[in-house]
Amino acid sequence: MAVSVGTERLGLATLRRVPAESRPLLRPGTVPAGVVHLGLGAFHRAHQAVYTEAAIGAAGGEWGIVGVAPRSTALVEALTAQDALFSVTTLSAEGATTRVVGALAGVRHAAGDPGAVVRLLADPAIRVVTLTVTEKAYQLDPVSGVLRADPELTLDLTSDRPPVTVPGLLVRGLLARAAADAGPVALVSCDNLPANGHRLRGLVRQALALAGTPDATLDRIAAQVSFPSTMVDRIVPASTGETLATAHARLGVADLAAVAAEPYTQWVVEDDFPGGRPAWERAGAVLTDDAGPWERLKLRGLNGVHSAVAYLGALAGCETIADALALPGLTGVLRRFVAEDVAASFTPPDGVRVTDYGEEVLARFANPAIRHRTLQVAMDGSQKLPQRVLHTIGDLRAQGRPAHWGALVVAAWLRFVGGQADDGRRLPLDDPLADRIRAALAAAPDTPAGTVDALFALREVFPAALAEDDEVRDEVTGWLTALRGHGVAATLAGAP
Ligand code: CS2
Repeated sequence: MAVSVGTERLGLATLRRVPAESRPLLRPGTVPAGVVHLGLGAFHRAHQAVYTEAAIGAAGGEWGIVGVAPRSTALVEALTAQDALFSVTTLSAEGATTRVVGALAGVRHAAGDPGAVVRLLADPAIRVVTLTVTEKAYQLDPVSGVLRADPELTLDLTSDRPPVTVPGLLVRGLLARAAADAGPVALVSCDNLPANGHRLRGLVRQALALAGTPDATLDRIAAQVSFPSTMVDRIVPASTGETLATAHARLGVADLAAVAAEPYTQWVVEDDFPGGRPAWERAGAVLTDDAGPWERLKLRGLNGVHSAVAYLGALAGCETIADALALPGLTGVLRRFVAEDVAASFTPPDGVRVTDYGEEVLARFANPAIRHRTLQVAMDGSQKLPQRVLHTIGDLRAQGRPAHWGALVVAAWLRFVGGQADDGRRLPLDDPLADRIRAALAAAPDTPAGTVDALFALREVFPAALAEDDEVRDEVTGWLTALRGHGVAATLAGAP
């Protein structure tokens, strides 16, 4: 949104003009920082920032968040101009509510001033570091968990230049922290990865080793740093001009860092915080000793279904997830995917029925006020498919069961990456493996079996056990034949 000269911006000075019910729960700028958050995207602002503000409001504590944007200068500028204030608009069919969040104690730009971020990570006042940096920023091979050979990361770890990658920033920060004897800290992954704490620990351990860290320092870091796993959930589409216009209308001042989200929110966190933590349970978070069952439930029962809707919907020409859900036959197929594949693939948390969870998910996806684009959910499929769908298929196959509906989701991704919707329109491929995917497709025969062979050979995505499973190959090839031959609508109509 263009803000014309003279338009009043959200900030400490204009806060009193904001309607009382939309003001922050805290007096902004009064809570000292105790948390650093890496990745200032819309999701963090509508999720951890909201929980943390409510936790401080309920129980106090010096847990203000310093938000670090790895790249986006525009966002840092917007938040800096707004005294780190931003609003969250909660959208449902019944209407909207907007509230300014006062949890941010400051904002930094990692690309612009990496040294400041490293110093912050070494500050004894900081006892929690949370991350929402998306799957690909972990630079881990999703199948093996091995850190990818990446020239930027190697430079970050082996030279003195300012770090530009997330693992590079963390390693420099942890080394500086160990040198300063700054005390214990929890590094908390809030990305949609299975065993995300375990992965982050693996990433940090491998990166410290590549940086040539001496054993004594490694031991010291291992003794001081915890990596609790978490399950995070709230649908928060990328902000649009409409998001900003709604916030402006409801606040009476312009907010260029506004986000909009669904009403539902959930956070399950393993309680392993050696330096203390905000009282997130007072804000509705579940603190547990094992987030694993919750992660599997969410990754398979929500994100896997989301990806299914995104690929099938994008192929059928639907712009949003809610539009796609209206495709005749789709919800029936998704219900069977959840009941027959997802639910049979793992043991859910005590007291949860996976099919009930699936129904709630479908109702959330149908929220007409959330215009979540299919192409946004579709991006980075090579990084998402393993934990969202392939683990479901792998666990079913290990029990000797078929994975009929999971195979349809894989086939939809294989067709999606081909770049053409059912009506012939081009579909963009926004994926870190895009070049490899395109090259593999170009070298393969243009047949369903040729596509399956070419893409199942991507070992970072498809583990050998799955790629060599003839039953899975046949199911996927069958669905892909139907999708290519008749399109999504007819395939759904004819789904057995
Ligand atoms: C979505 C998620 O973009 C995507 O891939 O599946 O961002 C999803 O909206 C969140 O995980 C919901 O908690």
